[in-house]
Amino acid sequence: AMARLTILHFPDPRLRIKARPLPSVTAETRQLMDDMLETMYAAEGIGLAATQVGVDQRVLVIDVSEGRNEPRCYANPEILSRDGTERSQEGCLSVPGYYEEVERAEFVRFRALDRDGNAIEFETGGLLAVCIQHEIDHLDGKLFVDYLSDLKRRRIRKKLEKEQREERDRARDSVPAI
Ligand code: GNR
Ligand code: NI
Repeated sequence: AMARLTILHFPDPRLRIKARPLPSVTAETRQLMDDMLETMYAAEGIGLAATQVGVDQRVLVIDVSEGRNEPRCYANPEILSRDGTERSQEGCLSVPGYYEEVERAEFVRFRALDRDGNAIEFETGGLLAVCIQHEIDHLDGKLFVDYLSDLKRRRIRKKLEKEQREERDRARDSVPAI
């Protein structure tokens, strides 16, 4: 059975942890991948990195298809080479409500282990290339807001800290007092 995981929000310090490579893809890894897919689809995201759900392993899931029916699961992902540059609007499930232009490589040559533990390698561009770069950044403890100005990043952090404080207080107030 699949389970929905909790997505951490910026500036949670756990988003800054550099994730560790997997020695191999196991049944446990596949369970994590399935739980991450369920979490990603529920949140209507196109990708999710294990770091975002507090798991210190180099695992990511992606679905950039229109029909939301082409899940991709990767372990130990690597970018072998990059070509060109392109700016596009990015959002992040760990930075809810913010969309900003980020410059990335236009094409990447990508290598990883798939869900079955087989080595795969391909070159890609477009949204898949953007998403791969965004997710591997997460596994290295990096967020898209790190590419913005200090002023913009500070504003986003303050707003999200306030929202998280308010959410915590609402949760506390909904518990009957003794
Ligand atoms: O759902 C997501 N959309 C998105 C849009 C543009 C560039 C990157 C992304 S990834 C994001 C999901 C997410 O936060 N993955 O880490
Ligand atoms: Ni993200």
